[in-house]
Order: sequence, then C-alpha cells, then structure tokens
Amino acid sequence: MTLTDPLDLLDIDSLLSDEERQIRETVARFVSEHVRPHVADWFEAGTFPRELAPELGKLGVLGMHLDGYGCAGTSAVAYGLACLELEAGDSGLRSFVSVQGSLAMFSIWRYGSEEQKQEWLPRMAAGEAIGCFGLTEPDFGSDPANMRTRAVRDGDDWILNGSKMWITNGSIADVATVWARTEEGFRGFLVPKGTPGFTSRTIKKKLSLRASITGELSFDDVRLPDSARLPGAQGLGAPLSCLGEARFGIVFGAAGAALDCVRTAVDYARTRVQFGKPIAAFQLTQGKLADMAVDLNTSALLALHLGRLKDAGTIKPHQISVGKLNNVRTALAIARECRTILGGSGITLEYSPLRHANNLESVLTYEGTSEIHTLVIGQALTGHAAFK
Ligand code: TGC
Ligand code: FAD
Repeated sequence: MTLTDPLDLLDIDSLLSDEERQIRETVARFVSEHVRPHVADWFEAGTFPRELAPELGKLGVLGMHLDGYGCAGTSAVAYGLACLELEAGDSGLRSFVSVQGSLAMFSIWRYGSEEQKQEWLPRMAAGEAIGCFGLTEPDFGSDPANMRTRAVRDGDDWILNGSKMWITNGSIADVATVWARTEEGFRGFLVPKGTPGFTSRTIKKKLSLRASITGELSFDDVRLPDSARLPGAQGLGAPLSCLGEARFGIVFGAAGAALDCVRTAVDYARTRVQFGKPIAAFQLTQGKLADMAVDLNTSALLALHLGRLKDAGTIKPHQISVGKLNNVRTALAIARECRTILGGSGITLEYSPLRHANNLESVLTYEGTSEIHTLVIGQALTGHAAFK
C-alpha cells in the first residue's frame, strides 16, 4: 500500500487504483512539506497550529469522504489512505482531521437539518470553522450511556447543563457537537463558541498527543433554540455511528504511524555502525525489522480489506473493532521496538518512534479502549455482552 519499497513486501500498492494512489501521494507530499519539518517543535510546545486548518481544507481532507457541501466525496479507502499518511506525520494531525471530518462534520452531515448543513459544512470543509465532538464526560468514558449532561425543554428552547472531558479541539472549536440525555432519550446539539454559559479550557501537562489540543467543555444553563438540535439524531446509536467513522480512519492511521517508525528504524540501522558494522547487519536487528515488517504489511492489508467492505456498504461495527484493536496495538508495539533500534538517540524528538509511541497510548484509549473493542469482538463471537 503506501509502503514504498522495500517495506511494501507484499506489493499492496498494486491493489490500489490510480486515483487512490494519487490521493495518497498528494497527502504524503503535504505531510513532508508542511508537517514533518515542524512537528517535533509543535509536540514539544504542546500545540496544534490553527493556521494548518485552512491548509488542510485546501488539501481537501476535511470531510473528504462526505458528499456535497464543499466535501470531495471520495471513497472510504481514499479517506483511509489520507489518514495513513497524516498519521505517519503525527497522530495529532490525523486526530484533527478525524474529529473535524468523521465526528463533527459527519454528525451534522448525517443527522443535521438542511440549515445546519448549509451553515457549517462548507466552512468546516474549508478549515475556516473548527468543530469538536463532546461525548466523553469526567465520570463516563467507556460507558457513555450513563452520561450526566442533560438538556431540558423550556418552551421552544432547551437548557443544557453538564460537562465533557478530553475533547479534541475542544478549546479552539467554533462549534461543538454535544451529546446529552433528554426526556426523549439521547440527543445531539450544536453549540457555537460564545454561547452564554458555554466555556472551555485546554488540558495541559499531557505526555501524549501533544501536537493536538485537548479540552474540557462546561455547560452552565446554556439556552439553545430547538434549531440547535440535530433533528435526525435519536438514541445512543447516533453518536456511536459517528465513532464508527472515526475508528475506521484510525485503522489506517495507526498503520501510518507504524510505517513511519519502521522506515526510521531501517534508515538508522543501515548507517549506525557498532562493532565495526552497521547494526542492520546483526541478526537480532534483522529479526526485529522482519517481524515488524510482517506485522506492518498485515495491518495494511487489514485496513485495505475493511476499506473495501466500507466502500461496498457492508462493514459491521465489530469488524471496525477488529481493525482498531489490531492495528493500534500492533503500531504501539512497533513504535516501541523501533525505539530500541535507535538506542539512546531514540529518546529525543529528533527521531519519530518515541513520539509515535507516546501518541499511540492515546490512540489505544480513545475511540473505544482496547478492552472495549475486545469485548465488542467477544460479543460478536458469543452473543453475550460482557460490558456490564
Ligand atoms: P448498546 O446498547 O450496545 O448500543 C446502544 C445503541 O447504539 C447502537 N450501537 C452502534 N451503532 C453504530 N455503531 C456502533 N459501533 C454501535 N455500537 C452500538 C446499538 O445498536 C444500540 O442501538 P439501539 O437502536 O438498539 O438503541 O450500548 P452500550 O451502552 O451497551 O455500550 C456499548 C459500548 C460499550 C460498545 C459503547 O458504549 C462504546 O463504544 N463505548 C466506548 C465509548 C467511546 O468509544 N468513546 C469515544 C468518544 S469520542 C473519541 O474518543 C474521539 S477521540 C479523537 C480522535 O479520534 O482523534
Ligand atoms: P474509562 O472508561 O474510565 O476506562 C478506564 C479503564 O477501564 C480502561 O482500561 C478501560 O478499558 C477499562 N474499562 C472500562 N470499562 C470496562 C469494561 N466494561 N470491561 C473491561 N475494562 C473496562 N472523547 C470525546 O468524546 N471526544 C473527543 O474528541 C475525545 N478526544 C480524546 C483525546 C485524547 C487525547 C484522549 C486521551 C481521549 C479523548 N476522548 C474523547 C475520550 C476517550 O474517548 C476516552 O478517554 C475513552 O473512551 C476512555 O474513557 P475514560 O478515559 O473515561 O476511561
């Protein structure tokens, strides 16, 4: 797939269409020119440069798999390949694009009114407006069905109270998709920045996903018109369907982070000399590289298979869980192993593997922890839900 020789052991690239290959190459070039030279500094400073948003809009990756409203309407595989190349740069970059396109924009595109779509989607596709998606709360992460955030009708309006935690883009977003319980079941609301009673703060001191903004949202008697409600969203299935979109992107993205690590380790091993020869010439190093290349190619094939199922319209949630569970934990193991090949040099931001490994700790946890995806697969196998 995106594994340029010699890492593409299985010639996965030959399974892609010309258009898919072209989109991948365009995104890869963008990452090389606009991200790779700066990402270590962003990571160290704990920031995501907002000015990148319109650049990502011009690149066409924001909501790229959606139709209309300024979105490109590409295939799921093309979107996945874009995620792969973005996450080869940094998981924070892919997170930005996932949250914007697969969570915030998708929730409006799928469940919003025509007015909501017209108001937000074209600007979000262009990167002029930033969105976030608030499902997780301080006391309810894996178990969103018990959320406390509540919206109550008051005449024609709604009054929203509660808080959301760990929200990517939360404190820089122009609009938040917020999920709340109501007397009629779970509903989604669009809450624009500046709405009285809506505040946010940036979470500091993160050791992971530092080149990404993570925030906490608070809602204190926030009055919203009924036109702020996503009319098509009823029940927990609505936010969980959005998660399916973002989890799909992560299946590809994690393979991208792993690819960048293995590339880095191979390059380093070929030039680093110890005991009079390149460390790449030692059998132990080759054993590590071979195992990682096998796992990387397997992850890429799995991602591509799921992409083809998604494009065929037959993909099921538990199949996405197989991809997310396998590809993220594989990528994390690869990132850590690549760091060992770099020796002491591997502990600084000069090389990417430890940055990727630290990022992948978040990726393992968000969008459903590895334990939750294990249980989703367990439920598909046995028919028993073991969550509660
Ligand atoms: P359960 O009773 O199983 O389901 C409730 C309703 O939802 C439907 N459903 C789904 N629909 C679409 N896609 C899925 N993956 C779905 N999973 C379930 C289900 O059919 C049912 O529909 P209906 O019509 O019968 O009401 O719900 P449960 O409460 O038992 O929970 C199941 C569980 C644990 C799998 C679910 O709660 C879960 O996935 N928990 C993990 C929460 C999570 O992933 N949060 C992520 C927050 S967003 C985020 O992390 C963004 S990270 C930023 C980035 O990507 O960069
Ligand atoms: P908990 O749910 O408290 O889990 C703690 C541990 O218990 C985990 O190991 C978990 O697997 C385990 N556990 C829980 N239940 C079970 C069970 N039934 N069986 C076995 N083990 C179990 N959320 C959003 O809504 N929007 C965002 O944009 C967003 N961005 C994020 C960005 C970052 C950087 C991070 C770290 C998180 C983000 N999240 C976001 C939140 C993320 O989705 C949650 O952290 C995740 O769902 C886990 O919830 P929790 O942290 O509350 O952990």
